[in-house]
Amino acid sequence: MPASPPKDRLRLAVQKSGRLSTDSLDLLKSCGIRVKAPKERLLLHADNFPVDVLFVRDDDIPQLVMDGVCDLGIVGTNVLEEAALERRHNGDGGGYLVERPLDFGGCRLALALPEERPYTNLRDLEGLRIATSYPQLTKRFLAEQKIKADVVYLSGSVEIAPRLGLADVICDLVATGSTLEANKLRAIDTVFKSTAVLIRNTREFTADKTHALEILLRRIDGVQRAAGAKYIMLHAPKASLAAIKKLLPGSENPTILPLAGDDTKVALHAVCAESVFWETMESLKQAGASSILVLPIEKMML
Ligand code: PRT
Ligand code: ZN
Repeated sequence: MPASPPKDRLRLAVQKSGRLSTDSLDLLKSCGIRVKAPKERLLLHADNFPVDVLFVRDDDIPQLVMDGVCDLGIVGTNVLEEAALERRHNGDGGGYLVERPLDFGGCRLALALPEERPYTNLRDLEGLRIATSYPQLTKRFLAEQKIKADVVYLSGSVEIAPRLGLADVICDLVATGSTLEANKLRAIDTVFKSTAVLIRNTREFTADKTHALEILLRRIDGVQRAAGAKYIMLHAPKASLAAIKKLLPGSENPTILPLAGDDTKVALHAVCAESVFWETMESLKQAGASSILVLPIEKMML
C-alpha cells in the first residue's frame, strides 16, 4: 500500500517489553505487516501497511485507546477491565470496543493464600487483608460474593506479601501456577479470566483507517483460524470411508480423489479445524487409513 498521511494511518499501541510483546509483534508479522526499525524507538512505521506501532507499558494501553491517542491496542483483558472499572469509578468517559480476542496472553486472576492456612470457603476471607495489583477487579468480585475484606494495592511482587506480613491473602495473575507453588501459596478461587485482545477507540475512523482496519481484521481472522488447524491427507479403503470421515475433527467436506492403479482405495484431503492428536492418527490407522500426512496451515481465508 502507498505511504499515507499520518491521519490516515492506524496507530496501534503494543506492550514495549513483557509477556505480550513478542506475541503481539508475531501477530503483525503473520498478518504480513513489516515493522522493522529497532524497538528502542517509541513509534515505528510499518513500511507495507498504513499502521504505526507505539511501544508502551501495558498499563498505559487502555487509556491511550480510550482517550483516542491510539486507534488500536493489544492488551490483556485483566488490565483493560481494571482500567475501565477505575475510569467508571472516577466518572471518566471514553470507551473502547473489543475487536478480536487473541489466542495468547491467557491467564487468570486468582485468590491465593498460604498453604498452611485452613480454608473451607470464601466466607473465610471475611475481614482479611488481600494484596493485589488489581483492586477494582478484586473489589468487584468480593462485592458480588458479599464478602467484606480489606483490599490493599501493591504494584508488584504481590506473591511475597503474605510472607512479609503485608497481607493474609493475595489476588494475582496465575498462568502455570509455579509462582504460587514456589511461594507456598494455593489458589482458592478465580476472580477473572484473561486473554489478550485487540481493542479500538469508539470514535469514528476516517474512510482510509476504516478500510485498513477491515483488512487487518480479515488477516487476523485468517491467522487465528489457521492456528491449530491442520491439512490432512490420507489413503482410505472405500469400504471404511464413512468411518474415517467421522474421525476427522471439524472437517465437514473433505475432498475425495481416485488413486491411480488402485480402485479399492481413495485419497482423502481435509482441513481439520481442531487439533489433530496422535490418538486421532492411531484411530485413523485402525479404521484402515494409510499414508497419513498432517500438514500445518499458515493462513486461511474463507
Ligand atoms: O512493563 P509492563 O507494565 O508493560 O509489564 P508488566 O510487568 O506489567 O506485565 P507482564 O509483561 O508481566 O504481563 C503482561 C500481561 O501478560 C498481563 O497483563 C497479562 O494479561 C498477561 N499474562 C499472561 C501474565 C501472565 N500470563 C503471568 N503469568 N502476566 C503476568 N504473569 C505473572 C504473574 O503476575 C505472576 O507473577 O507471572 C507470574 C505467574 O506465572 P505462573 O506461570 O508462575 O503462574
Ligand atoms: Zn504493566
